[in-house]
Amino acid sequence: MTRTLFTNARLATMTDADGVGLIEDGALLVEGDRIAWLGPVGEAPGSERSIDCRGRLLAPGLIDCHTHLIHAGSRAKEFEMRLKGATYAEIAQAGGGIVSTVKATRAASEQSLIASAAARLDCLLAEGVTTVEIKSGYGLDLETEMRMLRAARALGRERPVDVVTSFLGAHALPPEYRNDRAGYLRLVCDLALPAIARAGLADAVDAFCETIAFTVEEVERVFKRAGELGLPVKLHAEQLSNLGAAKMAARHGALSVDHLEYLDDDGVTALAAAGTVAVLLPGAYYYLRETKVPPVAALRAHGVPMAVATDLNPGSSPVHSLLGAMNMACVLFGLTPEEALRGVTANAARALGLADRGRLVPGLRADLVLWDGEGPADLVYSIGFNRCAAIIRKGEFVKGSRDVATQFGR
Ligand code: DI6
Ligand code: FE
Repeated sequence: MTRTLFTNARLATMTDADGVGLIEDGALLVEGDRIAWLGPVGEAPGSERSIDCRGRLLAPGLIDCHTHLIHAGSRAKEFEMRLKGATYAEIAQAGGGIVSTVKATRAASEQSLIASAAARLDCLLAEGVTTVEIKSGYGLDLETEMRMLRAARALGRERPVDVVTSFLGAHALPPEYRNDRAGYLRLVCDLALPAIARAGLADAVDAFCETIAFTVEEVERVFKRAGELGLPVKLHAEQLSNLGAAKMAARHGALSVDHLEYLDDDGVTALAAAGTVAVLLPGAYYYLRETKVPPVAALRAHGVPMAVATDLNPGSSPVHSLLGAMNMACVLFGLTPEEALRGVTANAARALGLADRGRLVPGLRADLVLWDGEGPADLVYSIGFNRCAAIIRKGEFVKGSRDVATQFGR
């Protein structure tokens, strides 16, 4: 097994609950696809290959734990309508919104879904994303939902990234079920969920709980079925209004609840008790010109782990930069740069139920990013400038700047 020692690094281990668990003058040993050792440079074990990090920050690979990467069509027209004053909910009620992307996605072949998503995914990968979550939810029929999930799995084979999938059948009511909510929920629970579980296409089950989507009771039916099938759940909750959805999700042991602008104190304590991750999506907040921010101070005070994600989708968050989302989480929501970095590493891993990554700890996956900077603030403070100096995934060099590539013999 190849052993590679990264020396002269500032290690952001992400093992400390507040900061980033920084080890200055650190070294980290990779053996195969795992981290084997880390500590002060002076105590480093020997190895065949050594990479001089020149004092740069070495952190876990980034994890985007909430995306709708797979979709067809554009919603630029709706963007223009919103610029003129229409709201997201108004557009949805008029038959636009999610349903318009559903039409385009149903008409797209699996190959074209893979190709268009790959281009979007490449934007994330360039910034050091090594694990990405991808949701279905623009098919809303069994065939298209499965096509989306197969396309997501295919991306994980075609690109150097781990793809985690979520079945989002309860995203919107498809037009053909406009007058038959119960019928659509039967389709999701009794037909789609078991078939998708059997095919191994979903790692989790998600839903959109909102006045323009599904009620708490409806989502609870989906969650019960997911539980019977052994699939973990997560939820789009309290994005546009407070329905008490996060509390219900916590009762079902949800991995995460996402958005949360309208989360109340009851919701916060429920998340804390359940250990559910609060995923903040500042891209959607920004694009929808929302004015209510998620209750970050209360989440912090109750020790609810906070993650940050792009929510990359064609409607409410055409954001193709996780670094950009981190910046927005700091500027718009008041996260510290340390919290933002934890939000796309340790806490994002937790939001996906992945215990083998997101921190620099012996035994965990050697998914690493070397940053041109000294600390989290260096990564987060600009928009549109990528300080990613090298990406290592499963212990292997993926890409990076000349000095690191040369040391890897590339
Ligand atoms: N909330 C979101 O942010 C995305 N889905 C959801 O339930 C937006 C989906 C879209 O507008 O296409
Ligand atoms: Fe979303």
